[in-house]
Amino acid sequence: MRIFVAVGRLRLWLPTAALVMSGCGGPFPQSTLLPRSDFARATDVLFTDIFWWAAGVFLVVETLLVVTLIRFRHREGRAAPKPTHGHTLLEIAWTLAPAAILVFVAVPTVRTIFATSGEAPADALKVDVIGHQWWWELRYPDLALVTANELHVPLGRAVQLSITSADVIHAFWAPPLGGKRDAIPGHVNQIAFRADRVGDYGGQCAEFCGASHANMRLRVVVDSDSGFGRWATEQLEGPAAPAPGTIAERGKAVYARSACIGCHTIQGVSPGVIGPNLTHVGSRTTIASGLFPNDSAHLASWIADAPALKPGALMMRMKPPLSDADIAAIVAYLESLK
Ligand code: HEC
Ligand SMILES: [Cu+2]
Repeated sequence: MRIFVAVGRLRLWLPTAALVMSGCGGPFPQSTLLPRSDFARATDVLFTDIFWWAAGVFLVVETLLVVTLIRFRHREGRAAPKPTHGHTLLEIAWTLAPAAILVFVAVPTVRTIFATSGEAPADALKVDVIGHQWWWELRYPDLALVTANELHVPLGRAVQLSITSADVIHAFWAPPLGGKRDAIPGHVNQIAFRADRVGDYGGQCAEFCGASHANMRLRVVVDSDSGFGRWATEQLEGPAAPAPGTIAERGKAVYARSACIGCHTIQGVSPGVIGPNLTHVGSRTTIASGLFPNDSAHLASWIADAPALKPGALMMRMKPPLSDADIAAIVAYLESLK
């Protein structure tokens, strides 16, 4: 009878276990366990350290528990075991041992807190990160460069992020590069890190901020030193002027007479500051804070009806709606803005 119950339970547990384990398959675009900067490595080392202390404590406690359960279990006709009271040596030992373990946990923890407090050397690359519902404005004050949603940083150089918000509280979190920091209106929090591997990393707003909080992603691109220089130089150039007679040129004209100009900056074309700077939007790989690939199809549906793609998006549907031909022209124009 028992064996049937056991088999019945297994039938339930096996698929559950399989489902849970499928989470271990990767890839892990936002894992804190794949550190790619000094900051992330420091917290990873601390985590591993504390994990092994905890594992040791677990092993000792569980072993004692299981041994006790077996040795002193009730048996017919056997007297109850004799309890121990006032064993000075035992009591000193089980007070000192945990205290010592806590010291071994506390000292590296405090050291890591200070090491990751956000202080960067004076020559660090400074970036102001400003959270908006539901996208990230990125300003490089020393380069006079403004972009959005895709943070480019050079490999191996100290980077100082100064994080704040234009509306509600958000939190900047790019797990492979370092810890979370709240983005609070009227207050600046800092993160400093030095990326140690070229790559393209995911991030996410980590503080509930409204309808599209879950869609408020970001990307961090760690470039080689020369790659970063090239990127910055291109970003600092004025927007590409579409060739006469092209559809992109018509798109520029449609853009310039649409509501877009009230919300978006394109250097020399429009001064809006509600939405992301579009001067080099064509050079980004994603749109809408890392949510969609930056391709013609997504750009077109975004311009036609942004809130349909991203609930609550503060870029409302255009009224009156733009014709398909006008949208296609704007898309061609935006794509030319490399
Ligand atoms: C009311 C202000 C407003 C108007 C008008 C507006 N936008 Fe936007 N736009 C935004 C906001 C806000 C975002 C960011 C939305 C988000 O990601 O949550 C945005 C995002 C975008 C993006 C994605 C940029 C990126 O880097 O992710 C593009 C492209 C864009 N708008 C193009 C346009 C075009 C073209 C028009 C005119 C047809 C237009 N917008 C009109 C506010 C506006
Ligand atoms: Cu959020």
